[in-house]
This record gives sequence, C-alpha cells and structure tokens, in this order.
Amino acid sequence: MKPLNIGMVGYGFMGRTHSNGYCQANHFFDLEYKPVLKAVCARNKDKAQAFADQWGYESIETDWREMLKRDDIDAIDVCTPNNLHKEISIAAAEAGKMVLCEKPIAMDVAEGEEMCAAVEKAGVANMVWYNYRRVPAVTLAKQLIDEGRLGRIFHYRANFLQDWTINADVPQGGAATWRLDAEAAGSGVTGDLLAHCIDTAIWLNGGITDVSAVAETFIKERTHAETGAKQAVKIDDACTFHCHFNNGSLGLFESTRYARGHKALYTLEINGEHASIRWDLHDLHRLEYFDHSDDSIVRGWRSVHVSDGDQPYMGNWWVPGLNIGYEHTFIHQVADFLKSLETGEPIEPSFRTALETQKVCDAVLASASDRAWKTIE
Ligand code: SOE
Repeated sequence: MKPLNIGMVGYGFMGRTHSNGYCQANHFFDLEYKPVLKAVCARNKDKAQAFADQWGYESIETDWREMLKRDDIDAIDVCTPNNLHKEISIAAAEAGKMVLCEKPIAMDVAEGEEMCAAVEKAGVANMVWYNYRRVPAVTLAKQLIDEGRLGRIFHYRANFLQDWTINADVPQGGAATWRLDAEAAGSGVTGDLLAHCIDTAIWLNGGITDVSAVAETFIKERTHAETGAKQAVKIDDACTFHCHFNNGSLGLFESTRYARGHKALYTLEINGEHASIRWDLHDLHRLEYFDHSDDSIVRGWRSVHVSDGDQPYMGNWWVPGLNIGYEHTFIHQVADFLKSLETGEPIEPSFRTALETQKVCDAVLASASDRAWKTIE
C-alpha cells in the first residue's frame, strides 16, 4: 500500500470527522493508498498533543508554516475557521502539497478564485469537504436523476434548520463559537448551512442562474468568547432565497439557527415530471421516492431504505438492512479521494466546483443586503 501522509491544520469538530475518515477508509474500501496521520497543527501545544494522542497523529506542530516545510507530508487538510482557508491552502499548493479544505471554500468569491488559481497552477489534487453528497441516499438520488427517472425537473426545495444560537448568552468568536463571528466565518448560515444545500443542489440539478434572498440577524449583540467584549453581530442568523436553475426549474432554500427544536435538519425535495424525491438528514438512510409510472392502484410514496449492496457505497458496509450514519459520509469522501489518486480521475467537489457554490452564497448575501435579484456570473 502507498502511504498518503496527512498534515491537518485545526482540530475541532471537523478535525475529528476527517481524522475518523482517514482511520476508517482502508478498513472498508480496497484502495492502493492509505492515509498516515503524520502531524496535526494547532496554536495551543497541549491541545494539539491531546488531539494527536487521541487520534494517533505521529507528531504536532504549532505553526502551520512549519508543517508545509516538511518533506514527510503529502497532503494538507485545512480544518480551520474560514478566514484561514485561503492563506493556508495557497501556501500548501505552492509547497506542492495536495489540499483538502473544509467548506465553504473561502470567505468570498475573490478569495476562492485565488485558491483555485493556486491549486491549478501547482497541479495539486484538491477538494472541498461537502460531505452530504456522500450520504448513500443522496448519491442514489443523483443516480436516479441522471438516469432520467424524474424527467424534466420543476422544483428544488431545501432547508437546513438548527436552533443552537437562540440564547443571547451564546458568545461569538473563540474556538467553539467562531461560526458566529463574521471576522472568522465570513457569513452566518449562508456559508455554514446554505452552502451545503447549494452544493448538493448544483450537483443534483445543475447551475443556479439568479437569486433573490432575505436575511436577518435576530440577536444584534453578543459577548466575544475570548475578550469578553460586547460586539455587534455581523452574521446572518437566518437566510431564505429563491432562484432559477439553468434547466428552468425553480429553487427555494431556507436556513436558520433559530428553528426551535431542530438541531441539524437538512431536508431536500425535488419534483420532476415523472417522479419526485425527498430526503431528510434525520432519517438519512431513507430516500422517499414517488414514481408516477407505478400501477395506479398501488401508486404512492415509497420509503426506500438505502442499505442494499447494489445501492451507492453500501456494498462496502455490513449486510442489507443495517444502517450507517453521518461519520460515514467523511469515510466515503476519504475513500473517493484515495481512489482518485489511484485512477487519476479528479475528485469532486474540487476547489473549482466549490467556487460555484461560493458564487451563489455571495449573490445570496448581496441580494439580501440590496433587496434585489442578483445574477450569478
Ligand atoms: C454547524 O453547526 C455545522 O456543524 C456545520 O458547520 C456543518 O458543516 C454541518 O454539516 C452541521 O452543522
């Protein structure tokens, strides 16, 4: 087996999901390459060491620039807050490293363009961690659409609902709550949650041409987690938009962190001429499918439990009927990345593909702020 030496920058929630992916992929997929957890980098030495010990990283760094100088590292995994994606990814590409970057690709399109240029100039493998594409039921949806089973698509609807920021005492900034700090995150739910919905939508239904959005910041002031200072909240707490797709269908998207009772409810529904599809992250193994060509006396919504060996990814797991979960989406993404190194077939979503999602995010935020339709270039 060929080693793929990983250097990870950042060690939060995403650091854990990715590390688990690296540890598990070769247990379940036949692959030529095998990730080796060479180094994890974080500013706090003790925390970096604790993370390294827990996950089996061989060494730690406290300055990511030092990690880029190391010859024993092939790929840099960027798991930092969004405001560091650009600098680290570009420097990594210039150092000849492969780059795997958390979503959204960047703070905005301008940064994303620079990142694409850097990885393309260096000719290094690159991808962005839009993991929900690799939920087997979502991959099956893609297969059904590509087979033409839905026919012409009329509607695409998606929601991503959470409730963890309703309390005004939740701080912003710092390691745990940087997602609420515009300086670190760039935007609120648009970059964090809608970006997932947009990535999946573009993958399943093609490009988005124009958007009209509304956004709201419900809590206007929060305390900074590290300095204790009161600060204005500059992120979007909730954002809703509608849009046109290139294929003529209409899209409707909503995301919020103020939907009491919803923790991470990502749902999507697609209505076509012949069939419809519905999926819900809280029941991620099921693909709801309605096929109008079914015999009318038994026609209705089928609830397909995606666990059969013939269905996407499932042949690599247990036996039909047994579930897998959220963490497996990252294992699948690692496995697909390793496979792409073997075959030479580029991994998706690449930086360039993720830039399309960033364009929609930027247009959504601009539309909400100007109260006007925005066209995506
Ligand atoms: C935010 O709570 C978050 O963790 C996102 O940052 C992830 O991308 C999403 O998958 C789940 O929710």
